Amino acid sequence: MPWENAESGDALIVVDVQNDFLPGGALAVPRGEEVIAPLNGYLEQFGERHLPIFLTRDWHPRGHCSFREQGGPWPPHCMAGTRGAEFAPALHVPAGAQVVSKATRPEADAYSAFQGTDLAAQLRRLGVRRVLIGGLATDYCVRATVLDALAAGFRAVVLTDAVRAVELKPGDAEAALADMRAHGAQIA
Ligand code: VGL
Ligand code: ZN
Repeated sequence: MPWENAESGDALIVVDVQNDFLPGGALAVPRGEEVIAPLNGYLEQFGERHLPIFLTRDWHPRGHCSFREQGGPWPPHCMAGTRGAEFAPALHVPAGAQVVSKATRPEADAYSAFQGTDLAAQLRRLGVRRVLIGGLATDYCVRATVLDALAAGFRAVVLTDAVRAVELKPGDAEAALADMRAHGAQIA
């Protein structure tokens, strides 16, 4: 694990590790399953140290604007309450982890876990100053969540062993990491 020194003031944010983003899912991220083992390591570490853990989930209504039928870019995915929207069964979700649902309204998409949620307020209430972020996908929801964390005044660390990218265009993953670094994120 490249990051073993989580401390007071840190929180872990696990982004969208849901069946639909894994092999066999409606919007499978290439090699997305590879994030699960490293994330389980971080989940255990944060759990042992009683540090806050947040799991985000893409949680769309039927007919969401991001779906192709509605003119959006994606196949239907992560519809609230479906198996595809459930967290990967192999992910060890500790008791006490907070779940943040995003993009829940039909007319708006939200790649960032801060958009339209109370995540920033929850983090501040807990005294969090730095967030460590892994999950899916590097070039969409991870990127947007990291940039919004920085904009909200948190420091942000990208757990590179625990992220994978969609890469609609080759190079999207590298560009996303460069963008996050340029905005002040630490690429661990
Ligand atoms: C995501 C595409 C559509 C993500 C969510 O979690 O990165 N990507 N919806
Ligand atoms: Zn989505």
